[in-house]
Amino acid sequence: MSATRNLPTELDAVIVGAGFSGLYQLYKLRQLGMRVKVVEAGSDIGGTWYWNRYPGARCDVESMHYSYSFDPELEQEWEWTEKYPSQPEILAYIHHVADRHDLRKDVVLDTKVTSAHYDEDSALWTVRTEDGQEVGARYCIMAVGCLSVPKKPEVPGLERFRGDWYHTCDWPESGVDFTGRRVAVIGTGSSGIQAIPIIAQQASELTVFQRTPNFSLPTFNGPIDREMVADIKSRYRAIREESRQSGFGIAIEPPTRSALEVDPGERHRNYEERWQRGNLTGVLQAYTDLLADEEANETAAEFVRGKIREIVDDPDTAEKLCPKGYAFGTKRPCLDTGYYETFNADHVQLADLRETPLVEITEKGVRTSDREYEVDSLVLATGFDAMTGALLNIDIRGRGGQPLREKWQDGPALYLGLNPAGFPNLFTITGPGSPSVLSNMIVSIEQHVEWITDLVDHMRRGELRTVEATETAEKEWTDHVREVGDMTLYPKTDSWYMGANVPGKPRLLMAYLGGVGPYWQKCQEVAANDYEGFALSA
Ligand code: NA7
Repeated sequence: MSATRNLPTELDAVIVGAGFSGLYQLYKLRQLGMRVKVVEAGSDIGGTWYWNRYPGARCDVESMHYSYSFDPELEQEWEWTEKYPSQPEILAYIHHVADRHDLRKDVVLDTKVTSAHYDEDSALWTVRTEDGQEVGARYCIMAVGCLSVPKKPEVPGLERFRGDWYHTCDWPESGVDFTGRRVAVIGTGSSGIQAIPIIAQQASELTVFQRTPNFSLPTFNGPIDREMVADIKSRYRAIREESRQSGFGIAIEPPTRSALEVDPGERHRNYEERWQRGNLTGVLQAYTDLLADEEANETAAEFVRGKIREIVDDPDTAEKLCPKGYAFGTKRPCLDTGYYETFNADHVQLADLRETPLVEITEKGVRTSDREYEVDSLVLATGFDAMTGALLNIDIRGRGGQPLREKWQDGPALYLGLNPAGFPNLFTITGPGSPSVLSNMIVSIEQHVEWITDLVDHMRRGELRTVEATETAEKEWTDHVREVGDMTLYPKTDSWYMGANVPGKPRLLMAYLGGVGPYWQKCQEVAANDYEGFALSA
């Protein structure tokens, strides 16, 4: 059965968002025999992987680790083709899972949730949509994604640009052919860094507008190694469990030494060996203190800068591409395929916005403080209002009609990143205050979905009506998230992890750095102790 656009008026649970998290939550709640629907703004399922269709879009967690673990047959049957999965392949996987478990019949597409209000008398949530539908439900689960509200550059003029423009996260389904066109790309985060080498293959001229250079490492992507696949498949259960107990949601051998206790030659050899692995964790996890000590971090940062200087022919361009002034890893590092090499092509130029800031978008192109760049097409790879943006875009009101926006005016506060006090029966999957974006998302998604499902099951068996975090538990957890973050270098860097990419947004580390394994243990202890820190009532 295919998806419809009609919602019933009453449900047991409403899930907002049909990405990896919403679809799995649907699957799990349906197993409890609940009446559940997923409401999705997009015209199809897939979430992040539906929207982010820009050229070169690819996950930078390796294919064998970026998949659901809940269906052991599926993980044996599904064949990834590359070391890192491309956006079309991930989307095909999501479609396959949805078909296999008949999920689409409970997904309502093309329907944007605008509000969710809690009624204290009935203990029900009323969820409203842009097209005027209204549904009441006991549980409201926000599976809205951490990077789903696009951010445009804070300069005027986009509306008068006469060429065509695209945001990487809202790319035309039919694709874009840049052949023979003069193209500008603004933004050099993961999206820009993945798209730029591909756009450069088509464009007649490409100008990359860079505000902050990023650390990027090569993927060494290619056809997947079949021996490795066979090996992983033979041990998948154990590997999944190890991932759940790990720091970032992918099992690695943990480092044991400080970067500063080894001699420079040995350190360089170690970084080189790890660089060749072509992944995010290799170099960053080489030593215990790379994310906690500036001097230690600088050794890895300088190693990466050395690579950039080796790859990029023009020394001036290479220097502009070298990140300086913030610690490697504290702004989301990128993985690329031929990014730095792209700047060796004659038709590609780098505009350094630190030297000559962006002033405006004009009819003809982009104006910086020193000149106007005339272009035919403009690509905005300018990122997202991360983690809180999608939640606060919905008018969510809890007890006493309190808006979530008001509660979070100084920054997000939730217990375990799962539930804000004063908002009974409302859950956020991979919400702020959980490992979330600082982990392999699928591992964190599965943990949250399973934990929420167990809690809902517990409520139903005990004939309980409401569950909500206590103010005390929420405060203690939020303080703990900050304290753990403060032991690292992350808070020193302006990044989207800190909300620093959106003017006026409260500046604080939104993800929990205590590690996926320890976090999961804490969630399980809370559940085992009768949901300690939550108030449950009949
Ligand atoms: P990111 O990583 O937030 O990157 C956005 C880029 O756009 C970044 O280089 C920004 O520079 C730049 N930007 C944003 N606003 C402006 C303005 N006004 N002027 C110039 N440049 C600007 O988003 P992505 O989509 O690339 O990646 C998001 C995540 O997806 C990624 O981290 C992975 O987790 C997957 P800035 O650094 O703010 O100076």
